[in-house]
Amino acid sequence: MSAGAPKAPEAAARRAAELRRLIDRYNYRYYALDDPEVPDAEYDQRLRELQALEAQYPALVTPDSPTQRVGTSPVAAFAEVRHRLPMLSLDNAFSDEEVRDFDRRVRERLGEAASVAYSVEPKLDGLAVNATYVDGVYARAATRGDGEKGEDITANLRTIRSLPLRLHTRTPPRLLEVRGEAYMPLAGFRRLNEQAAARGEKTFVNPRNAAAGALRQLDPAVSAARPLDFFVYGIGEVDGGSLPERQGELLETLRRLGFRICPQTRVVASIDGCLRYFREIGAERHRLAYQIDGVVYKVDDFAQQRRLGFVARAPRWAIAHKFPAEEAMTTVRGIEFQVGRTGALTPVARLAPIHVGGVTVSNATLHNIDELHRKDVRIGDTVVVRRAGDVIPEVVMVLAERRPHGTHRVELPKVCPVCGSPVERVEGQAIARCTGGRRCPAQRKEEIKHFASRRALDIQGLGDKLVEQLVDAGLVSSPADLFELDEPRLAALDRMGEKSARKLVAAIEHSKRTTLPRFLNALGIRDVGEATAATLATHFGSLDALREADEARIREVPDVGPIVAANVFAYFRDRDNAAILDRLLASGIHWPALPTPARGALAGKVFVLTGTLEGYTREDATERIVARGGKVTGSVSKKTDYVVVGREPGSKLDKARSLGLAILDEAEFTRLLRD
Ligand code: 5U1
Repeated sequence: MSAGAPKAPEAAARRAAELRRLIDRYNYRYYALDDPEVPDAEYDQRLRELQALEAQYPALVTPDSPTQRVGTSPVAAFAEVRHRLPMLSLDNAFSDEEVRDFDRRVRERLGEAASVAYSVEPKLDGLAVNATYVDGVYARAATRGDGEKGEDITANLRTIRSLPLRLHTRTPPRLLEVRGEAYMPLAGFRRLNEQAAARGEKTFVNPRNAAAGALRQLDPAVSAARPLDFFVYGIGEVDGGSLPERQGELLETLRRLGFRICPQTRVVASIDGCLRYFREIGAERHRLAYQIDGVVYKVDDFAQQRRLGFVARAPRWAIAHKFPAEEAMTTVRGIEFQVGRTGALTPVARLAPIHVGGVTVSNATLHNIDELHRKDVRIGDTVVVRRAGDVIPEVVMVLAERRPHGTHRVELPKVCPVCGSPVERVEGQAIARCTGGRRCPAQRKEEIKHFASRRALDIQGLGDKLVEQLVDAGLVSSPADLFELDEPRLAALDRMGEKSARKLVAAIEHSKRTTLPRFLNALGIRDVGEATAATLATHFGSLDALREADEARIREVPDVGPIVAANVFAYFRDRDNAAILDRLLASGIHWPALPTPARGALAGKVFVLTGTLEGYTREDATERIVARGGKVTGSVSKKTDYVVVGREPGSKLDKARSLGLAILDEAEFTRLLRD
């Protein structure tokens, strides 16, 4: 303790001790047991609080404080490995301002008035690993552990197919240590969890824990069955040979030596480039095949890195810029059942508002009654909520140890909470439904909202609130009523006025010109979404043909199974639906005749896409196939002509192989489109 350091008040000392205890426990659960007790954001917050306290009162720093070491001791069953060079951790930045501060510190230390070039990389959510090559041959691998010593996972890492067992060079260094992230791609993670759930086993909370579980298998054969991968991002000890003097060039060299390097890695000229990269990757993040929790900026020039050096366990020349946490903890204030367009009851948790994924969340879906019971969410519970990208926030799990006394299991209501009609649940199905049909105001509202929505008739200005107002005012009770609205009646509505009324009538008029797939999607037939609507439209070519088709004919459509076929058939046989359809057509809704698929080069060919294609988005690939007269369906069957396979393909590839179908890689697919 320095002579001038202020003595910590008792309350601060108590709080620091409590935080140390908590963080130690969280560390143990996260690192040693692979079973986190709290979301990462909660952990980060506690650690930051402790760091701030220790910065304010340096006397509070103890040698065993979690701020002085990262990670925890290895579990007993694996041999211990001492790293030749410590495995560093990274400081975090959570805002642009913190990133600019980092750059300012870098330039001040270097005496650089101008900008510094950075190598920028996604920060994968996996496990840091050191792999050693002796005379070019894979010799050993170890986890990071506490940074000084880790666990020997040589046999397990070897099971990762992308790891070279011999370097791709005739003149290897005597010793080369590479460092990177072992992780589980999302497709493999989902498949693993589906399989575990089907066997009634515990599922993994996230890909990071699944990867940790896989690497910590004592039997490498079990590891081998888990879909792991490994991206290399740097080096440790090197003896012999010469390597580039810049991070960006080093990665290129490592790629040439046989390692997998994250394809999103690049070099930018300044900190502005780093921040632009952060936004680009942030926008792309949910389309990547792996989970990332931020990006890493590293001073590109190794000479500059050496001049900057380290503080404690983190380099001064690198920083992790983290995305807003996607998981957070909050409490459940209530559980209600929402009634959807087809009457399905969805349990929704009403939450104490919480900031997560960059927005404030106060509702989270519990999907269906089986999910609610499986997670056993109760009013008063503390829960982990997840909001990833634009996906609806969901309750991930309950923190059982925090459940208060006197809570009750939530049961499915016997009657609809909106219209009082009986609730029906088909044996063996997760979905429970209100039986009120269009008599139920909730179903009426949802049907009309869907009809007017962007991917359906796209009626500009007819938002959810206005639909509710129209239904509540008794002006509209089916989609067909929309086309009978007039300006005076609309203008009389609350918060409407003549100008808005005129605009809405014009938008409704404009929506009459549509396409058959959009119109079929707008009808809201149960289990018929955009893709099936498009398939039905191309298959039948006209609404009349579809309306007249019997169930057997509908079943002939690729990707339409017996349940969907029965729903489509029943929809068109229903007298109320038929009356609404006739009124819609009489109002003047129309669409251009569909091009005859027989003209395209891929006429009648049925495609299935699986995995990530480098050169096409899903929509892009689909559009190109459809433009040539082909069809894209979601599942592999005997009716499939081609299965197009990208990186990290799903189980569709296995099924395609078992059926002996034509399988195209990306290059073959591109050739097929071109020729
Ligand atoms: N992409 C990437 N992740 N990551 C993690 N690079 C990277 N570098 C690291 C860590 C811990 O450490 C070096 C800066 C030493």
